Amino acid sequence: MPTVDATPGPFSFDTDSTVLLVIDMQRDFLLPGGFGESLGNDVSQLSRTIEPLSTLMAAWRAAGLPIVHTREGHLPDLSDCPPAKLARGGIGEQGAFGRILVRGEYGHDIVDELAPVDGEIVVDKPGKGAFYATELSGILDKFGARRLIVTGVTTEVCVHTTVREANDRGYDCLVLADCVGSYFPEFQRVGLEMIAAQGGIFGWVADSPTVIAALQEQK
Ligand code: C5J
Repeated sequence: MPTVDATPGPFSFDTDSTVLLVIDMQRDFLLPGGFGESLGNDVSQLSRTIEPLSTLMAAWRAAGLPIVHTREGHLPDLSDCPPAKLARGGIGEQGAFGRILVRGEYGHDIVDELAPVDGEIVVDKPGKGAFYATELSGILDKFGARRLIVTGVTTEVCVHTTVREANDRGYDCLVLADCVGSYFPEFQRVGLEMIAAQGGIFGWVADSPTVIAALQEQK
């Protein structure tokens, strides 16, 4: 079984029961000119994840393993957007890449470098967590998943919420530090520390090259 040198200890994953989860690598969050940057954020803190994640996805696909992508966003009539989220502004308004975080808009979709390939599942989610109001649980059941390799943005928001939800549902989660990003370096650091603290209270943390090496070793 592939084993990764992780914090707080080794993380072993059976290739029959592990899914790579790629959270919200959407243009609205990552691209210069998008929603994230319009809020005053430094998008380079997120875009640095694209290259290592693209390399990991290529290795994962080459090993024939499943990838599930998520996108945060709402129906065009915003009927699935909680009033409190709507009241904070932005959602559904016109942005540089179409209506912000609205399904079907250019900005809502995944960046070109990480586009899903045929057969990969994309879960549209109205919340921060990928399990809330989505079909993700059933999809993971179909893959027989017990472990998740978690990547995407942002570390302290949608990645954290999803890892906490997954942990409560019994999944072991390995979060890859070089493939998750926060606009705020201190949130990135503390967010990762929180996951692996107290003996791995929510999961494990490692880097993508260790996962790729573990996959290659087992060939
Ligand atoms: C945020 C996300 N930060 N995908 N979304 O609003 O983390």
